[in-house]
Amino acid sequence: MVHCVMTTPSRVTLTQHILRKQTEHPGATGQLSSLLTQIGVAGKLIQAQVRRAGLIEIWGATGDTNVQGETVQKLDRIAQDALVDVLKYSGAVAGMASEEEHDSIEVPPALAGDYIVVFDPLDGSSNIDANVSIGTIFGIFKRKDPHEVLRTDFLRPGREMIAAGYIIYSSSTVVVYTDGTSVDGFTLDPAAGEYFLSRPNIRMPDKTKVLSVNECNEPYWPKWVKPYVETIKGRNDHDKRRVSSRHIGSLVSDFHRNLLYGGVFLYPADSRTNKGKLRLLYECNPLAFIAQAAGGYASNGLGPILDLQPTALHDRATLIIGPKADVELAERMVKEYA
Ligand code: AHM
Ligand code: MG
Repeated sequence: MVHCVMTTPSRVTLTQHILRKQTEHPGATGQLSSLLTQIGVAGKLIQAQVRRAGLIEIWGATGDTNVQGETVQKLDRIAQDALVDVLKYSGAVAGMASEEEHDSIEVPPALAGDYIVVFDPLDGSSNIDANVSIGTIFGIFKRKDPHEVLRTDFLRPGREMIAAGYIIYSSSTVVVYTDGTSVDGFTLDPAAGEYFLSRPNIRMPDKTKVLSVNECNEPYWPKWVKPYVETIKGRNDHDKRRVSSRHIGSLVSDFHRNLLYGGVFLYPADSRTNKGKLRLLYECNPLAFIAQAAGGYASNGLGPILDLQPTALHDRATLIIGPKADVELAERMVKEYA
């Protein structure tokens, strides 16, 4: 007689977790599992370089500017190349778009799989030289046509994503990802070279304890922002501090802290450009997808980020992301001060 032993290992690796989730989808081909595992591999390659910044010649700028007109740091380029190389040969990806590249990248048909990946290879990179936490943000869509990669594979509302996540290079390297049902966090054990499940089923607390905004932009804020910020700050009283200001200037790290502790991050449109700063495809959408799966919400002030129809790869948007009630409060104040 054969005994089938179903035990839970004491430490669950990222790959085991992904494969276990795959069994919830009977028709799954395994491509998405392989893709997520390979993103984890790219994260290991990137973190290995990030940890050596300052020791070898990878600090500072390359001397180039990217499609956004921003200075390209050497680590931006290293992260971009690592992701493209790993994903191209994953057997799961048909096309990619990156914050660092003007155009989308098509995978040769012989290597192509079913998925489209959008990413910011190294968010917060202006902080690299000061050893501040930085990270990789990604979103995954299913391709629309099995034969060709279409413009609409990229220019589609974030709600169509099937998975999203980020990797933070900080005191430890952490992967957080969601398939839209649960949000799970994994920590890289450097000795084992493996990610282990460290935060299963992350839920964003529904009370705002942290407010993250670059207050030096106040002169350029739309009218609703100042009273909104004052309303949140006004919850502190004489003997009780209920809200703290915390702003790293590295979106992925600000978001990670707020996801765990409960906090609103906002980057409104600026009157100098009439636009937000953060990129819809690579930053706003993936984090909005994670926030939603964790019980939070992301808006551009008028409605859900995930409903926005992009018109170009590098579109920017106002981002308000955090506990649902306070993001909805921002939406009401946008209307009130319009
Ligand atoms: P990056 O993707 O080029 O690093 O730019 C995005 C970053 C975010 O991580 C961060 O929230 C924001 O820019 C900070 O901008 P500012 O310095 O204008 O406050
Ligand atoms: Mg970024």
